[in-house]
Amino acid sequence: MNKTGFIFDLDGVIVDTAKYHYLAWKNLAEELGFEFTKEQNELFKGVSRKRCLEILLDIGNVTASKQDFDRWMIEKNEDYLKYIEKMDESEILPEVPRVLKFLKQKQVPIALGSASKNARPILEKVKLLSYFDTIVDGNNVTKAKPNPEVFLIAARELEVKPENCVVFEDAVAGIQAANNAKMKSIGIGDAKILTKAKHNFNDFTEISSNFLESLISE
Ligand code: B16
Ligand code: MG
Repeated sequence: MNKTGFIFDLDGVIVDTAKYHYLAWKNLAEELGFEFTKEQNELFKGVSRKRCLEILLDIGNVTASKQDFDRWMIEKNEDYLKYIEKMDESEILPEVPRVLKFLKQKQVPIALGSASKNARPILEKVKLLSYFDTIVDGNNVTKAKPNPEVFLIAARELEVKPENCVVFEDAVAGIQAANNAKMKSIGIGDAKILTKAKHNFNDFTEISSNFLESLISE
C-alpha cells in the first residue's frame, strides 16, 4: 500500500482569518477613500497578498506608484498582525483538532499548504504547530494557487506521491491547485461554490473517522 499524506489549507480550513484580512483591507480602503464590502472580500480567499492589493486598487479605481503599492502592502499586513496577535485556541474551526489527532494517531504525515506568509505565527497562536510535519506557505512559493506548486512542494517534503495526497481547501483556486497536482481535493465550505472538489463537506464536523480511514487505505 502507498503512503498517504494530508495537506491542510489554513485560512477557512483551520481558522477563520478571512475576517481579519477583511478588516485590514477595509481599513486601507477607507484610508484611500472608498468602501470595501464583505462580498468583495470573497474574491480575496486563497489569493496572495500582492494580488489582493491589485484587486482592491481596481475596486477603488486607485492608481499607485511602486512606492505606494509597497507601502500599502506593509501597512495592511501590520494592521492584520494586530488582529492576529489576539488569536488563541478558541478560534480553531470546529473539530479540526479531532481530525489532526486522529491522523497523528494513525502516523499519517501532515503538511500545511497555505498562501499566507503569516501561517507559522498563526499556527503558533492557536497551538497547532506541532501537528505539522512541514509548513509550506507564501514564503516558499513563487506561483500562487491555482498553480499546484504549494501542494507539490508539500508532497515532496512529506515524501508522498502527489496522487496519494489529500488536500482540504476552502477556496476555488485551492481546489483547482489540488486537482492540478493530481491530488484528492476535499472542499470545506459551500459545495455549490467548490464544484470541482472530489468530496464536499460544510466543515470538519461532517468528516467521520471512517471517512478519514477510507482515505488512508485507498
Ligand atoms: P498573508 P490560505 C490566504 O490564506 C488567504 O485566504 C488570503 O485571503 C490571503 O490574502 C493570503 O492567505 C495571503 O495571506 O497576507 O497573510 O500572506 O487560505 O491560503 O491559507
Ligand atoms: Mg483558504
